[in-house]
Amino acid sequence: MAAVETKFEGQVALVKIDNPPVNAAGIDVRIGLVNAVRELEEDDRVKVIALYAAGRTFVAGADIREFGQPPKQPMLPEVCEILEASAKPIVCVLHGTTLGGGLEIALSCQARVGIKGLKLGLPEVNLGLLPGAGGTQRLPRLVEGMTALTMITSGKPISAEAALEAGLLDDLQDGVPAEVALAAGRQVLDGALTPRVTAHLENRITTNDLDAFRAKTRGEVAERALKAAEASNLPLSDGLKEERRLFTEAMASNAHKGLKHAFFAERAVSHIPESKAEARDLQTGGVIGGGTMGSGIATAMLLAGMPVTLIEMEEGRVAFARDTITKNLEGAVKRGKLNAEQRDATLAKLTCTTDMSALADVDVVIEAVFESMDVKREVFGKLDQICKQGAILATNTSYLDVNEIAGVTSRPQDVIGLHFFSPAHVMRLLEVVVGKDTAPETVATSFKLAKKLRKVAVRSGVCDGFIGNRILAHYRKSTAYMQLDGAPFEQIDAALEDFGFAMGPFAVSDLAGQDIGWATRKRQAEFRPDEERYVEIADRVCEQGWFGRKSGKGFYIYDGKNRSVNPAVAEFAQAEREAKGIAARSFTDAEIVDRYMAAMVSEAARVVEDKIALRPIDVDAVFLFGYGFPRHWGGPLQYADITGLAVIVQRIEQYAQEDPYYWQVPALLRELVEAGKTFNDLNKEG
Ligand code: 3H9
Repeated sequence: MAAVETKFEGQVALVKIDNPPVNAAGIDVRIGLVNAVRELEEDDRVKVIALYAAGRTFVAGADIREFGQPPKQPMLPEVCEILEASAKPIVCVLHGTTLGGGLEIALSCQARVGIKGLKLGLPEVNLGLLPGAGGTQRLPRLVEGMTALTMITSGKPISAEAALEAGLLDDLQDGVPAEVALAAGRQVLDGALTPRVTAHLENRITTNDLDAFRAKTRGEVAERALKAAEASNLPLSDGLKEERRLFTEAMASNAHKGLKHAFFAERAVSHIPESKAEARDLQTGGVIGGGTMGSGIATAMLLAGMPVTLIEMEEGRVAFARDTITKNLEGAVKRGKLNAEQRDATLAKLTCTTDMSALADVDVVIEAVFESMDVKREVFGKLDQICKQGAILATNTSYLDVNEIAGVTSRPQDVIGLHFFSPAHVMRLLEVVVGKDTAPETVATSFKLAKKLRKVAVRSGVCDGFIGNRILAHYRKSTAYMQLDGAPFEQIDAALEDFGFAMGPFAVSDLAGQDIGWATRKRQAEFRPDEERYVEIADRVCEQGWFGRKSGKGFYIYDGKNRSVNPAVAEFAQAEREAKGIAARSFTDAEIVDRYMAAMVSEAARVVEDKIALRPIDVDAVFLFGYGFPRHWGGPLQYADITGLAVIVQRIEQYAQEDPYYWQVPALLRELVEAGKTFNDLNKEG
């Protein structure tokens, strides 16, 4: 099947792009388009060319898989110039998600007709790029400056209706692309649609528009895109040259490498060994436990249209759960995700009860009770008695042994870990924890559930903390060590926020509640090896009853939305240093980031080495979608690739001189360095 095919209908030539799954403008499409236009220009039968695409969308952009490969001619900018210079008018029919290079193709045609439901956008900034095939130059010649600048610098798509109003579309139709294309071609023939060459139109970005955007545009990526748009004040050919220069610069940036990786990470995690197993039907859900987590999970299922039965121990807690879910749905109304009517209809699908037998017919039950093995064992024993055969029995535990939980049932093949992140109806990550007896169909069904809930599901093996919390437990210690050695906690937070984390680790502890970590540390105390350094500062804070935001004080002091540093923390640190004979030293922000990231990469490498994660990219996805990892770095192991694995090894070896127990080079990291390989090479090997 050719990527571009031409059919003739009288004087209209119908040119169809067919490159599944999203008609990306890869090399076959580019060659096909150029050949089609060249041939049709010479064909006397043809007066108008109508361009459209097969499948679910018009061209969704350049082929991202070609980025970083040796360039293949013709490149998209040349293709766009050929379309624009066509001796015969080209009307382009758009449907689905016309994005990036797809919209740039459309901008180069002489008329554009949308099909209802269409979205149009220039999402290149989300990949650390800018529109590189004339988008920054042609869009401002078709629509008002503010609209063009918003689309170019924000990457957000607009609706077909908004595009029609803005003048980006000449017409909006209902129908299938091939038929709308023929009708549009005939409209051009009979003069109902007047073709225009975008290049001949005046640029509409004014100095005022630019000033307004300069004042609010932040970050290297958006600033570069703005600069390219500014060049639309030049003659088109000069503007295109400047756009090309900036696009090439963006392509070489670390931000592009990280963001491209993040794009593929979101999709790569769905490629699992169980993909071919038959997923079971999933209509109804059950949740045990109506705390913040259980209520969040129930909300997520309700928002996906599933009827949900939630079980709590006592009537008072049943009412609390219903209240929490109602508030969650109210939040969805405020965010514009639901209207009041939909909220009421959604709430009508919720049953809250103390009677566990109400779970007899549900397709999937997710347990979200207190983190205690005894409690979980009891719950799963009961579920085994109550639930129908074939139901998925899932635990939302964040670190307990899923195999042990499965072991109390007569059907361990149906038991799985579904680890949600709080707030569960908002956070995108879902760790799917596969036990030793979990059946492939149970895994496939859990991935199907994740899709229904619009979550990014990542497959994890069983270990303490699974992928994310296991790595977190390790690197979190590095911050306590730096604090004890002399770095004020607020400097550590600020340095990591500067690196790109939404919140520093100490602010996160305060938000989550320090009592949880304190309880874990007390529980683990008897197993702590003698060689391991232990920092007591956080324990001192907790001993005062300062658990963070919820108690008004923690590392920080909270006053409404404001926070200030709690001065007692520095005193606790100094007292511990004196007791342990440690002389405080200063840390640069760069060293703080280097140490934190080296610790994170070390444990992440061990998680891959132990086969807890399928591939390095799965670890990256966990951190991107569950731990607020800065997207432009692409995840901890992509960060390691960008930084250089040899550099990371050398840093670990240097830190090991002070603390050889904590700082150890993982075997996998050393092997990769010796073989001259990267984590991405492992991703490609699968
Ligand atoms: C650009 O255009 C630069 C130009 O300005 C200048 C050039 C010189 N390329 O997301 P899905 C794959 S930059 C290659 O699950 P959905 C994707 O990896 C580009 N592959 O489907 C997945 O593969 P797999 C600007 C692509 O229905 C499969 O298609 N454009 C591309 O949920 C299905 O994808 C963008 O940034 C691509 N461009 O969502 C748009 N796009 O099955 C990026 C997708 O092997 N794409 N794939 O895992 C999207 O936003 C969504 O894919 C889309 C469909 C909304 C289109």
